[in-house]
Amino acid sequence: MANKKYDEKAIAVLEGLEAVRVRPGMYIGSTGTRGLNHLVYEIVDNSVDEHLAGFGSTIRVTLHDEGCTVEDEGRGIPVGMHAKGMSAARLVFTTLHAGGKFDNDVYKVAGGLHGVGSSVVNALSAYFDVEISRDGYIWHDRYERGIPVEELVDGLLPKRKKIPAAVTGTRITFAPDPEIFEKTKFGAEDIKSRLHETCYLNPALTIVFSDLRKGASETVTFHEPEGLTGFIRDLTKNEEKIGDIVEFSGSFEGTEVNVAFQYTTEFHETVLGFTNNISNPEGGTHLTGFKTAYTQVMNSYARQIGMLKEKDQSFTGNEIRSGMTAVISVKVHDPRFEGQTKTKLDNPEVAKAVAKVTGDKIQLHFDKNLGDLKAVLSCAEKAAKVRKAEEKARSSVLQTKSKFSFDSNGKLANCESKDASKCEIFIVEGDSAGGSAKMARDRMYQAILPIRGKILNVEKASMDKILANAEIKTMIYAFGCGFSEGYGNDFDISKLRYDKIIIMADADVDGAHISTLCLTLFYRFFPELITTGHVYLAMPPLYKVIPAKGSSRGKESNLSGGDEGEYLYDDAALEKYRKNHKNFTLQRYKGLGEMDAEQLRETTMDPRTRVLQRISINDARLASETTGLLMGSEVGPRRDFIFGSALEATLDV
Ligand code: 0RA
Repeated sequence: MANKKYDEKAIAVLEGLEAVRVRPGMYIGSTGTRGLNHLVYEIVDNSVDEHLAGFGSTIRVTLHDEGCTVEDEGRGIPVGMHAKGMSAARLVFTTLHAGGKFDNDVYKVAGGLHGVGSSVVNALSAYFDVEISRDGYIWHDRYERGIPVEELVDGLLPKRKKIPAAVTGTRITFAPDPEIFEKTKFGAEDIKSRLHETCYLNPALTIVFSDLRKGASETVTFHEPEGLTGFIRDLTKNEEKIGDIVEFSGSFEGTEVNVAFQYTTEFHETVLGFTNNISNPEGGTHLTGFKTAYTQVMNSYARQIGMLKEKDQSFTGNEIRSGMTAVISVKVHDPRFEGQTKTKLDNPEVAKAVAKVTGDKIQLHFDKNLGDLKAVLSCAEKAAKVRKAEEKARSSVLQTKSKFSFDSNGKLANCESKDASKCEIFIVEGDSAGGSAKMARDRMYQAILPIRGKILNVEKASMDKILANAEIKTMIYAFGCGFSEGYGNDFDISKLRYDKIIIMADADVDGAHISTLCLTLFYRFFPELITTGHVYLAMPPLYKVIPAKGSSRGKESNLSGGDEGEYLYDDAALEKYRKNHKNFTLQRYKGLGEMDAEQLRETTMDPRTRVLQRISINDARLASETTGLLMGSEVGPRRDFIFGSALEATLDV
């Protein structure tokens, strides 16, 4: 049945998927844990789209030792003959961007790395197994590294089993290819948090997540019938609230808008944007539309109730949002994205739609809830007062910026290169480790900034204190992109002088403390550094093992320290090593300060051998939420959030 046309097509398909294997980063961002988790989201998002189209309300996501299974109860991917002469399903899994052809015509995703399609996951999987229940049968298909291994029957998928015609759904099991990914262990915490978020955005959906891998055993069910209101409640759970959660939705010229917000006693704002269920860490027109309309409505209320007199200046948007946590979710037919990571929503009509819905609905709400209105406006009033009081402190610091204020304090050992895309800055705990780091670095591309003891807790300190702190000033100076905070925004990420900002601290309680404070600082003043993926934790190893001469050696790890030995990053790794090796010398590293320059370079700084963990905005938010805890005596549990997940980290460089 092989005809020439079919063969040509098959070759084109293989070439398409081969391109994905040659440059996986272009399709999924990285081949570290992030990219790996992304495979799961890619498959789940298709099932969520089917739910949005009105079919299926439960999705099951299961991690097992081989890979991941995603099951839905939708209509089943079409299995019939496609015009191109083969089963429609096979076309979906083997053609890049085949999505469009089979669009449910709901809101099609695609922002940043999302929406690249199941064919990309297929191409990057050691195997990819499909069972489609529809039309009275279970249909089967299977691929290895993107290449079909199941024989078609007259161009259609083979039937595995007869089932009642009413039973429909899709089940996909895939195993990420170890030839592509540095590590194939999914990060359960990130996946859970993403799935939970998906449920907040889709209140009728239930996602059952199970981790059945060796050593793990958990099943969690996510279902959030309250939608964005529940999301906001979760985001503000550790904060003192002002007024009630406000939620509204509406649509305008084809764009659906759903917004919820809540005020708390914190003075910073958190406004999260989503387009077609996908997060937009760089924001975009939906946020602009919301902010513009909201500022306008609230200022006109402030004048109506006499809080602002005729001669008074209007509140700024930042003042009005001081203390606000908000989620703006839009459904857009043809979303476009721009920005560094292609996640900034760019459609101008969305700004218009969000502004229109916000303007109308906010007015309806506050007309009926004067108590809430007054509470919110008094937040703005307070923020304006604080701003005026602090403006002096701030301007005196800012005016002298060029002279000495944001100077290096003599501590920064900068790198020689000015090519930001190649430069890195290590923020190092302690002067002694700082000294070794200066000796160990590649002075062309690696800058060292040692910081002493505990840096200021910016969550609690006032602005003038913050701006007077030597460590913080040096960081602002070194990064080169200014900073953002509640009352003004001098931040410009395009001026950032380093591609990687690497926090280098010991894997102990003090190290966790310092990392947490640094992350809090970044979260508050440089959130974009995190959302755009520039912030990392260095992962110093705990042990080095050197096999005795002539003894048998286990499989060489790609992190091994040259010919003489191997670095191990946790006790579990040591246990495993003990099982496979009888004769070896064990060297234990107590801390960064105890390593000599050579060891530090090899284990923690050299891009060829080190391990970095990229920090997600979730990590940073968590750090910010828990700095309070850290300040007290309860330091122990806090290690877990950084170092617990750090153990799952990969070489993400
Ligand atoms: C297009 C059309 C139809 C179903 C789907 C796509 C579909 C795709 C995915 C991806 C994961 N799960 C899915 N479930 C369904 C149905 C067309 C029809 O039945 O008429």
